[in-house]
Amino acid sequence: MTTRKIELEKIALRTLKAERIAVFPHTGADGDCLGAGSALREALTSVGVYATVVVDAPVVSRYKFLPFSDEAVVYNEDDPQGFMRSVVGSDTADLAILVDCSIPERIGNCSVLLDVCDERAVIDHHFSETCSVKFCCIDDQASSTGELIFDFIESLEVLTGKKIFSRSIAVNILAAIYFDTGGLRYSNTTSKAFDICGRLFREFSPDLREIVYNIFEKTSKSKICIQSKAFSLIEYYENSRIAVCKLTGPMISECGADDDDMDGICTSIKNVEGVEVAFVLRERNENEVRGNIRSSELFDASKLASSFGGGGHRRAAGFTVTNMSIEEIGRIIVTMSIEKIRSGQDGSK
Ligand SMILES: [Mn+2]
Repeated sequence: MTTRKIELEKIALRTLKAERIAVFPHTGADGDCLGAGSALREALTSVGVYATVVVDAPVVSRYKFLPFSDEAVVYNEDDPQGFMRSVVGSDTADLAILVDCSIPERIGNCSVLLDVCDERAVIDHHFSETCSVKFCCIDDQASSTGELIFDFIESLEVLTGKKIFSRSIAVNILAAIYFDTGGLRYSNTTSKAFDICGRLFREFSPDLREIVYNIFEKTSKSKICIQSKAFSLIEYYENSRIAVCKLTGPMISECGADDDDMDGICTSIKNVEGVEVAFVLRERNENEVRGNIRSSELFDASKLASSFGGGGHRRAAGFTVTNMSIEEIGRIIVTMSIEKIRSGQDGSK
């Protein structure tokens, strides 16, 4: 058995001993963590373990088509025990499972709820040096957390001798894998991801059009508005190998754009021929700027993001900076990127 299988089986055994489980997707919940979290919750429920998905903000409309995503509960109060009582029927949960993230900071306001969970587990595919949690499956070779949840459910089926996979679990896992691999197109796509999608597709014939439309194609006036502003404002440097786009608070509010509307802008800019690294900076409020980075093999996006206290994957990463103007951050990233290109140290080493 691979380490991944062993870790997942340990977590599966632990969940079978639990009565109440809280599942935590990361803040700014996306298609992978919501699909994975909802599939996990359904699987646990079907073997008689009470589980609930807890998020720090309402699920955005794009993901409402995911089965049971409407049952995710939002934690937005100051009473962890009272909240637990209302969602799991007890002041504490036996187990907290973090999905698609591994550290408390990534679950936003919900991190205070970890204090009212007896134990913690992690199922994630973001690289991490260490994992101090007892039940931990971090596999950065996995395409998505959805892929890991598929293996987890397989373990659960073996351990319980029950058939657990269902059409709704299939939709959630397919959506999770599709989201993180861009529909089995990105370089993080694994043969395992193809296998899983093939198997789920064969067994449950989920509506692929619905998944693709909701995740990739559906757009809105606010999205088109902010995209057109973004594309008209791209600044190019170093023979157009670097591209930067700065979206100020007034531009964003003029379009009425939310985070989801701005998703994908950075990828589109990175796709401009010749661009090796793309940055989208956007003002969140008076003193907070969010940065997205997409890069070619030449740049290590996660390394660039970490110099601003952020992180992510090699070719896609992000960061949040406070108390610095968007202009200032823009100047710093451009200087850093130019230096890396000119010194030949492209950030990949
Ligand atoms: Mn993911």
